[in-house]
Amino acid sequence: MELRIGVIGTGGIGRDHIRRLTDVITGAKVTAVTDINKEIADKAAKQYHALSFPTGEDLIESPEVDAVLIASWDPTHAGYVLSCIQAGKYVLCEKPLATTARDCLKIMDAEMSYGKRLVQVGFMRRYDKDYRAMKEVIQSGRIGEPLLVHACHRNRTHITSHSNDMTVTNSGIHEIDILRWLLEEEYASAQVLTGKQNKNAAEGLQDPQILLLKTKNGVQIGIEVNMTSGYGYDIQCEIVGETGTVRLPDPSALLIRSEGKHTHQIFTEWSQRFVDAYDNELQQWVNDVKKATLSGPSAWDGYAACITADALIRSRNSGTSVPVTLQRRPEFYD
Ligand code: NAD
Ligand code: ISE
Repeated sequence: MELRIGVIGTGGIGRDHIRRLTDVITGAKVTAVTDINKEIADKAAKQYHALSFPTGEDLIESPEVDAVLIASWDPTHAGYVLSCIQAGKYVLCEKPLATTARDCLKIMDAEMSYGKRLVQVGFMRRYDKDYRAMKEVIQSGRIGEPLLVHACHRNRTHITSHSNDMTVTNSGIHEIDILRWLLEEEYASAQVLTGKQNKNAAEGLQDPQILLLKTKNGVQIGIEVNMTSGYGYDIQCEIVGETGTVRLPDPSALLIRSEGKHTHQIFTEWSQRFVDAYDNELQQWVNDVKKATLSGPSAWDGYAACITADALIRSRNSGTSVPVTLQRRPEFYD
């Protein structure tokens, strides 16, 4: 039986996930869509022979929908996730789970009251083969204990509504999650450094921002989040251990020698960079939902990322390092 999925938000990634669920993933079909922009929802519904619903709540409650994928704007996520839990439906929520840790706690409380995991967060880098290989190297002990991390997250340009907080909650949140997953430990403190602003960024946008994190075991992490690199979409990550280092490779690209130059192409948009990871993420989620046991990033992971993001934002406002204080992890999420 195919899993019938309803997609909330038919913008950039929503449409790409609908295509993926239809053409790439096995065992699923998109039966329903919705968007506050009715025109684009209706267009996607027509293209994929799905129903178009007037609101996210109507879609969540529909008997035509077994599970929900949320791909609407960040501030709408928490409300829709809570409605999915209330309806007893599995939900894959694009990152971030919410825009504050307080809303993540509400989600965890609702899920624990329901009594079973229903929520997965779209931290898809965990499904990328190179990040997975990096984790194997760290766990093998080949580079000794990790000491330092150098990471960068460069976007070529940003949307006009991008804000200082979104640099953390919308973009840097990927590094917050993937480094916590790679190192298998929580953060102890957080700080944001800002400096000279890129004149190509929107007026008032602090860009780039340097996110400094220190883990409970003392691993020091520096992440450049740059929304206006001007040249491309570039994700880098290097872990420095006691006896060696491991580094995320650049995506494979042809090396071209011509016209007196040796060149290779760099991606320009995020949508080009983690295609296999999105495919793996969605296939695994569909398989897991059909077996009624989720294995992907949980509401706890969404919370841990958001509380770190909250601390980073407080640090940027206060100019000092601030502690990251997580609640005790409920056994439910072990
Ligand atoms: P987008 O603006 O292209 O699309 C979002 C869509 O949601 C828009 O069509 C908008 O009309 C719709 N929408 C907004 N509020 C809504 C509501 N209350 N109900 C229904 N629809 C609503 O943005 P996008 O780039 O596709 O991002 C969508 C989400 O996916 C964001 O949360 C973003 O953080 C996340 N995202 C994740 C990744 C990733 O790498 N995992 C990449 C891009 C975006
Ligand atoms: C976008 O929402 C994403 O999630 C992309 O993966 C990220 O790189 C980009 O900065 C975000 O705006």
